[in-house]
Amino acid sequence: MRGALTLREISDQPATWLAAIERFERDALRVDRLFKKQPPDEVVFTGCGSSYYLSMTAASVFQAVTGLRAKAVPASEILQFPESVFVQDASHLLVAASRSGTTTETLRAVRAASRRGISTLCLTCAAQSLLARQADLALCSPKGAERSVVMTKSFSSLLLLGLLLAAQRSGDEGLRRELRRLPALGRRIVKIALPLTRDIGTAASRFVFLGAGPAHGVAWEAMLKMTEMAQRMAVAYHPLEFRHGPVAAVEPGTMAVLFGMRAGAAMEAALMRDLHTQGATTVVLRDDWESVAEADVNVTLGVGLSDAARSVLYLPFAQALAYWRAVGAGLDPDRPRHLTSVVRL
Ligand code: F1P
Repeated sequence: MRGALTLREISDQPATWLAAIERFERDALRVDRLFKKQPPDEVVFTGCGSSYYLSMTAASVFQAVTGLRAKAVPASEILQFPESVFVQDASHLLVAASRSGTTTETLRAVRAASRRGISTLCLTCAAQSLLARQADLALCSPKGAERSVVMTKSFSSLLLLGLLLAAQRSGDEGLRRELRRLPALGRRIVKIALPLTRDIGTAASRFVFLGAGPAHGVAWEAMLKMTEMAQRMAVAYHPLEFRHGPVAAVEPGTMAVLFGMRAGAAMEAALMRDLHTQGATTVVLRDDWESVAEADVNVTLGVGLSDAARSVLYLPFAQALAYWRAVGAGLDPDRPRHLTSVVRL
């Protein structure tokens, strides 16, 4: 069957989350030691493609919960504009995410950071990779590696490692507890996401993915999944940014998907109402807070998690939506056109 690997990897991902949590708990003291050895003024998260997008969410949550400056940049920016990434005379820690641990730009970024005396930590599914050996500390997702080309369970489990890192450094017990609930909740979410997305957006010619804060990296990943697997036109924006120009392209045939955040939920709901009026088909994913967006498809998770932890549970919807649109178009999600699982320069 076309896409059998990807389908299995989307379905199996909660088990990879549990394995990542268990592994992280064993490595937690080593994390603390690394931060103590060279306390950073700023933590820079990096990666390429999906690994960059998960870095966006991890950095957003890391800064919010630890109070320590954090940002995400693509690994290529470290190679091309290092002075725009690293502040002179400040102390940095580089957190490099890579499923394979062999992507050239990411390896070069870690080497460039090491040459500057910057400590490096990697998030990877490949414990024996060059990246894992080069970094000062490697945090692994032991079951994250896919057989399929596209990143699904590696994305969500590496993101989870990034969030666990944030919880560990902040000592935020509430966030830690929420993250530990994800494998059990994820099993339920996968069962909802797969049938629900099967017939959504079949006629859509372009997709708009919207997410703020922790959901912004998720929106970018949703855009990438739709592009890689289904070869459909897709864009990602911060929700309220969408009114500042991109809205001009909305017309019937546009599907707008919001990964809803509790922060600013009323503003997001108003935007989705406008997009609906302008001709888009709207899908809103949220928890069960009050401001209902009156979307064409409303998905209420009802999990009672913070925006940060809930962002992980939006991923199976984004992945499954792209999966079904690919299968529906006669494409094979396991073998996306022009794509290899690792980019080597
Ligand atoms: C990440 C990546 C993927 C992309 C493609 C090529 O690699 O850019 O995001 O979908 O498959 O590789 P990695 O550094 O995480 O292994």
